[in-house]
Amino acid sequence: MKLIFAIVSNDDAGDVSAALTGANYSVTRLATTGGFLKAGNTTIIVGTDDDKVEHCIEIIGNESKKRTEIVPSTASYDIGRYASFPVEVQVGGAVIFVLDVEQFIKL
Ligand code: 2BA
Repeated sequence: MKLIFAIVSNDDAGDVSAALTGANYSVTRLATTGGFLKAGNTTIIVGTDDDKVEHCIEIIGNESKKRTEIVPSTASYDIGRYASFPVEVQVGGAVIFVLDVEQFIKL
């Protein structure tokens, strides 16, 4: 058995979780915070059989693809003078760890 930790953006967490649950995986979601950006992200935990790990990672990848989004940004040109312009930012993606499970116990 393996334990998968997938760190995804909060925006993708719902879709990843729903897709995994729909494919009969048991899922736990943790509200986490990235150490570098200090921004919220979501860690999804899945315990599954060894032969299902690749399928599980495929689902996570499909629902958290890296993409670019246009978001509004502002720049200050002078005291009290601001201009708004769109900037392209990359969002999504997943950081995944796969660990061996020594024991799985349900009481
Ligand atoms: P990613 O590498 O895609 O990482 C996204 C989030 O995944 C991280 O959020 C962290 O919560 C988790 N993570 C990634 N690698 C990990 C690991 N080896 N162990 C445990 N957790 C891990 P943040 O820490 O807020 O980082 C956000 C993004 O900032 C990273 O995206 C990376 O592009 C960049 N970054 C992270 N640390 C950096 C550093 N020391 N210097 C420069 N850029 C960094």
